[in-house]
Amino acid sequence: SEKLRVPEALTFDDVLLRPKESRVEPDDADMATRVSTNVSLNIPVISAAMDTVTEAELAIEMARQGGLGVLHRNMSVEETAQHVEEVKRADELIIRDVVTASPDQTVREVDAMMERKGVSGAPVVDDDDTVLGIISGTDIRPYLEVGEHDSVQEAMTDEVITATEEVSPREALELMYEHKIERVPIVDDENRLTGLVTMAGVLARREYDNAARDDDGALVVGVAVGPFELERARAADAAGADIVFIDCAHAHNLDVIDSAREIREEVDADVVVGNIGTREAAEAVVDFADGVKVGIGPGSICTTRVVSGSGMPQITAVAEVADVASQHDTPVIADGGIRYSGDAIKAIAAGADAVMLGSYFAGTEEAPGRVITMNGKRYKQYRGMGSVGAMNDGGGDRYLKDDEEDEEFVPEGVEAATPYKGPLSSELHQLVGGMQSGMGYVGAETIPEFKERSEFVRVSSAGQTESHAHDVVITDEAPNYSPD
Ligand code: RVP
Repeated sequence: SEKLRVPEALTFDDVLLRPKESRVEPDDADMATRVSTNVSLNIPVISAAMDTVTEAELAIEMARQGGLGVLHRNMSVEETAQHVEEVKRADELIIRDVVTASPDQTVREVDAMMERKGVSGAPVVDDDDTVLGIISGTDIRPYLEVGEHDSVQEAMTDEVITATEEVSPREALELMYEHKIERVPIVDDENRLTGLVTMAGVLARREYDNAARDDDGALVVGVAVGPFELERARAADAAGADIVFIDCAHAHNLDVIDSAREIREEVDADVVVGNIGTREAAEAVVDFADGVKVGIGPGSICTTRVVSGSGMPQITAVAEVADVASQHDTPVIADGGIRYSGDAIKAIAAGADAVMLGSYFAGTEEAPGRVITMNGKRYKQYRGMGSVGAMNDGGGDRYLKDDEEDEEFVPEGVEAATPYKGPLSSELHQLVGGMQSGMGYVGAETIPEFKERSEFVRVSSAGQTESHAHDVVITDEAPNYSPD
């Protein structure tokens, strides 16, 4: 029958990268990539929009390490805005809620206030925020001995070195060096205080020299919104989100596409549309999407393929979508099913510009939820957003049919536990290091070059057995490999 003349679709374990002539040392492989029209990252890695994976804390660490976190949407619209703001404020060069002193406070009062607020100096301002001076612990110390009731006016330094909003980290450091000071108030053109740059702040930012930042130097962040959640999209956008992700299990749905177009019109942020898994779906969205996300059923906690009988093995899905997206210069994100760094780099070879992972990060310190102990081993919870638990806790409409709200759920995900893994930074180090190793084997120095140069070979099940550790008993755990 014609019906049974079916095309083959492949996934991660079906293929390997063909090793090629190379002069590329893995460490030299440049992992920078573009994930949407206006957003580039320094590593091609994104954390999943799931309530056991990405909230502000993990998103902050992802961006500091050069990647991107996408906030889940099992929270109120107000909370979404708060999480975005938290990420945006995290590594701010210019501090906005500045602790200030007033000139007629006593030295003792200011000392107590600085102690309470945990700062070691404060700009002195009058009632309309005009900067009059600056006072620090060093200014205060002698007064505490002999004149603690003297006014701040007397004790402060009144020749204040200030800068304007445009100051760069370098310029701020040069001012501090030249004038032997540790903080520079930021003022408008009427000398009114708008912020503060501190030495500690500049140095902390330096620690994350690979961080993914927006044009103002704030960390980048993405937000998942339901396909019809215009309100959440607007709030995320107003709070400064860089990308709004249309978060849908089947974005090749014409109502979803209409709504996504509308959201695209409404927000300044980029809009990434997903998930899709076929050429036809890509064709339906590339004209307006700033990026597309691929994955119908590959996720570790996802039962969509079993429950619905529908899906696309991930390597084929990514390759089909990338064929279309690359014609339009639209970035592609491969979402789900990645267990090892090797899977991640195979997804890039298939045509993705970045990968999104859930299970890989769910066990980290920065992921939401607490550590649980079972049989002496430590775990964290990890669950599908289409699982009964996640749907009960939130909108859950991603996997919900319109009239299903009062009925029993038909879940497409499971609730699970995943081993506790410690800090995200070491997980990312293993993931990205393994991907760079793949680039070394293929001989490509950049992601675009790698996408061009890489080729797959097909692996038999015997080949697959050979790929894994075999015929041995593993005695010590490797940081990047576990056989199950
Ligand atoms: P994984 O990294 O394999 O754990 O997959 C994570 C991805 O699985 C998510 O980014 C999302 O696309 C998908 N997901 C999330 N919930 C569910 C579900 O309940 N079916 N699937």
